[in-house]
Amino acid sequence: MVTQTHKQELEEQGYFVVEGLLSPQEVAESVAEVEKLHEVARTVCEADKQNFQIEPFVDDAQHNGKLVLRKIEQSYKYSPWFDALARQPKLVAILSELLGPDLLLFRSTLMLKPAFRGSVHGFHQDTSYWPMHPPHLVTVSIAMTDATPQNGCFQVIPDSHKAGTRDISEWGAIARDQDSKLTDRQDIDMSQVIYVPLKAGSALFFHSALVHGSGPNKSPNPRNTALYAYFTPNVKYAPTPDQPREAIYNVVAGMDGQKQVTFTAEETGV
Ligand SMILES: O=C(O)CCC(=O)C(=O)O
Repeated sequence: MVTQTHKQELEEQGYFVVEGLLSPQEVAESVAEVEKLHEVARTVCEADKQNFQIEPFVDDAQHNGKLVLRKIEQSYKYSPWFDALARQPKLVAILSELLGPDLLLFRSTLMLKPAFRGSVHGFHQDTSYWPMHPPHLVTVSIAMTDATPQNGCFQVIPDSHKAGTRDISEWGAIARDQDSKLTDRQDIDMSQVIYVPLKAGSALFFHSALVHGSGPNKSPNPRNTALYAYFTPNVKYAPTPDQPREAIYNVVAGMDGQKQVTFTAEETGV
């Protein structure tokens, strides 16, 4: 399913789109599961609460009896469906073509942009935030609802993954209110920005150093995606001094059948 063009697009542009990654049935299951997780969010213990984030700029944490969630981190922990979706055969086939047979899961998140209330996600590079070196990971954002410019689809700057990783301090706030710009940086040429609309079931694959973000959702249609980031064992865990010395990552494919791998802090010289 992945073509030479996809590989080339990832290398050259930093992203590509695969249409129809999920079947209509998988889309419907995913949508139903997101609904269930809104109920789970009400009952999680204090330790888990940080994984369920309410939209930060709304007055009402609930609307029409439903929590106004911006995202759910570590979605695999709370949902066998989203745990399994990270290993969906078509997805793994594409990732294996791109990265090779050994695949680890770095991130498993649901990015939710609720109707009328979804906030702006400011421009950034994931590699500025991730303690991984070399900074070559691949993220997939799978649309569970149609994603359009009106409901806050992804916006990317093609080619921007080639210019190196900026320091976190240079990006400013990521979660921004609906009327904020995507960036305060003066050195970003906004005329280069491309919207990436997706039909439900389609997916955007992108390099972890690609500059990306998304606009507000002021529309009546939610924009919900399942987002996963993957890496290969040649990428090392390189935490900053204030981060844990060890990190455990789930295996998605290969790795001699191990289920999880523990990474210990590596001195990378960066
Ligand atoms: O889904 C979005 O709107 C943006 C997600 C994103 O940029 C991220 O999680 O790094």
